[in-house]
Amino acid sequence: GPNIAKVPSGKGLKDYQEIYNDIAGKIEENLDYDGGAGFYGQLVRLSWHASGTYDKNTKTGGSFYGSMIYDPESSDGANAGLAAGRDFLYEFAVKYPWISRGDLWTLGGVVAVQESGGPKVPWRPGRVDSFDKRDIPPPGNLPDASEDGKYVRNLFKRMGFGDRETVALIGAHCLGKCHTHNSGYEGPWGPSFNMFTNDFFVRLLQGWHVRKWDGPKQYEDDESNSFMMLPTDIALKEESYFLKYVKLYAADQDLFFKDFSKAYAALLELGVEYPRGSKPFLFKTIDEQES
Ligand code: DDH
Repeated sequence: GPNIAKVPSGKGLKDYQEIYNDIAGKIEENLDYDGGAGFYGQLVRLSWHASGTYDKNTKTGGSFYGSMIYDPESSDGANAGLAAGRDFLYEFAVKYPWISRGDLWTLGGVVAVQESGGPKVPWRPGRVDSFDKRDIPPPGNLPDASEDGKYVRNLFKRMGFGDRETVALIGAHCLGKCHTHNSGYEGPWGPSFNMFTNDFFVRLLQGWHVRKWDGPKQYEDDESNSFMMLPTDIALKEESYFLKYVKLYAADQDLFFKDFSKAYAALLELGVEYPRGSKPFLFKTIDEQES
């Protein structure tokens, strides 16, 4: 049936801002995690993988049911390493037992984007946990990094996104890094991997060559040989239908923030139906609450 959002009774902005603040506080206490990346990248990736299973043709997948704890979604190779993010958030599922997994995981991503200096992301609650096997999406819906631009275009089309939104969303690779023990790929995209910026696009337009190593095909930067790009990242400059947006976002961080916020908010809501006129929350950052 349709996945109609159901907000736990009596809960409103104040209650979710409280969880936001708790998550932000725990991120702040773990800034050294993962070689200084902190939990920003991990939490954004968790929110994206919980949501990006959506298929607009079958109306299946997405964050609504919080199904990533179950096989075969939990064991999908694309989700390797994301138990760290789910474990990080678990104490808040215990402290606030009324929040659903889908709400907690998507809220964690919003906290990470905003607290790392990114745009405000409008967010709505109401995802509902399911324990039904039929609500678990099949593996294979999340992207394979060894592929080309046409593949990336079609994969995001399946979620309902166009080229502009696709490029904006992949700009999240400003945060965090790749880990050989998760994906086979290794390293961060740039030096400011705990700050949400348009740096991914600026760097992508610079020079890159194939890295010589035993691992899967990935690229390293000509200047320092210290940073990486995936084949699907490089594909964004190989296809003219993506490259024009890469250039726009490299030149204009405000525009990237505006487009990312819109596309990411939509990503987190794939497969969730809201009552007419339901209004998203905009959370205050910790800085805004302290000043
Ligand atoms: Fe990604 N991503 N991603 N990604 N992603 C990885 C890490 C992170 C692809 C592959 C990988 C998005 C799109 C794509 C983040 C956010 C987003 C890793 C490394 C691989 C591989 C995982 C590991 O080894 O730990 C591919 C392919 C695509 C594609 O679309 C073609 C999108 C749309 C987002 C988003 O958030 C909207 C983030 C953040 C990370 C860093 C994770 C970390 O632990 O740090």
